[in-house]
Amino acid sequence: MRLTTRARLMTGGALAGVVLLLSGCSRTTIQQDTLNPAGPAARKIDGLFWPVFWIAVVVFVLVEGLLVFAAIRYRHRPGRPMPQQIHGNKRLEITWTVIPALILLGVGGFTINGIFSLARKPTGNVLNLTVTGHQWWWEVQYPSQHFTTANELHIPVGRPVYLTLRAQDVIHSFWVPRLAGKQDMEPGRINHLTIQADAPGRYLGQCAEFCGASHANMRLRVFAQNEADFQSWVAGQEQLAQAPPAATLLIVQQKGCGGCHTINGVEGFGGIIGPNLTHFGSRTTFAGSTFPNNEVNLTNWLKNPPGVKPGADMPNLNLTPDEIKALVAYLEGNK
Ligand code: HEC
Ligand SMILES: [Cu+2]
Repeated sequence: MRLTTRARLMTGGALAGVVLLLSGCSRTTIQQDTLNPAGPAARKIDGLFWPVFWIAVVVFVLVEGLLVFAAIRYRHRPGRPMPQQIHGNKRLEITWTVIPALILLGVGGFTINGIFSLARKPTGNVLNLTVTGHQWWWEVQYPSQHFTTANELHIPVGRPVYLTLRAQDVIHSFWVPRLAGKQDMEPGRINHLTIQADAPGRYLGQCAEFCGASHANMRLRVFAQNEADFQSWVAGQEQLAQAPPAATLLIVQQKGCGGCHTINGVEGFGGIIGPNLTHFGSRTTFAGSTFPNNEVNLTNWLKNPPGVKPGADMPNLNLTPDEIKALVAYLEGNK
């Protein structure tokens, strides 16, 4: 049998669709899987999703099944008389109103209960963090520990982490699917979200509210650590940075890095436009978790930030290769 052009086009289209769908299943997507919860908040959402999903499946199959059955079984055939005309059936109509109403009431009850329980402020051994969304990176403050980092949160396993969420410029949305639902970050408003991880590991997230040119390059990472590892990371972050060599200090002074960046312990570095660079070398990624943190990527970044990250608010400072080399050595050395 030969396929017509139309059939061929349709098969091709369907195949292309399947490929497109499957391409959504990249490794990063799987790491950002709501249906693979790794903490109590995410589990609560998952636990609500599945019952609602299966109820919807049953309703869908029942309703569509009856529809298709009726259309085939009672279709018009030659020689058949006009079918009997019926108007209304009280018992049936009451049944198909009451049953869906009861289902919706049940689902609604569980949902409202879930919303309130997720919004409750956690108690016990809570870690408080403040995360501020910027175009296009995350400022992460540890208020009790007195330090600030960027794009990567370290949290202790098994402890609730109460986030205070803010935005500097436009609306962003904090979302680490395996740990919790998403929560908007709005300028002039404070929102909260509780995240918690069961086991040590790396959990990926990203901004979930379109926020401009590099919205797709506004990602974040959560590193859940055992208490001891977490405490030793905190101790490291609390240290002041080592001072740059005199020649490097001259470059940063001339280029005005300190007007936008803070490096704790280095005079002239108090800017808050860009990420805190005190322990830049200890991060695995930079620029909204867009690039793995290594010398090559940092060199390309310093050469021309908006060239590698569209719209980036760090300008091209026309640094010479030698200046870049000195800066890379200094920044990567600050673990
Ligand atoms: C006008 C303000 C401004 C100046 C001046 C500036 N930066 Fe930046 N910088 C930023 C902003 C904003 C970002 C965040 C960009 C993003 O991720 O989209 C950034 C990001 C960075 C990052 C990545 C940090 C991270 O963890 O994501 C490094 C490293 C950096 N800047 C180094 C420097 C150095 C070195 C200088 C001086 C030679 C400098 N910056 C000058 C604004 C500035
Ligand atoms: Cu954003």
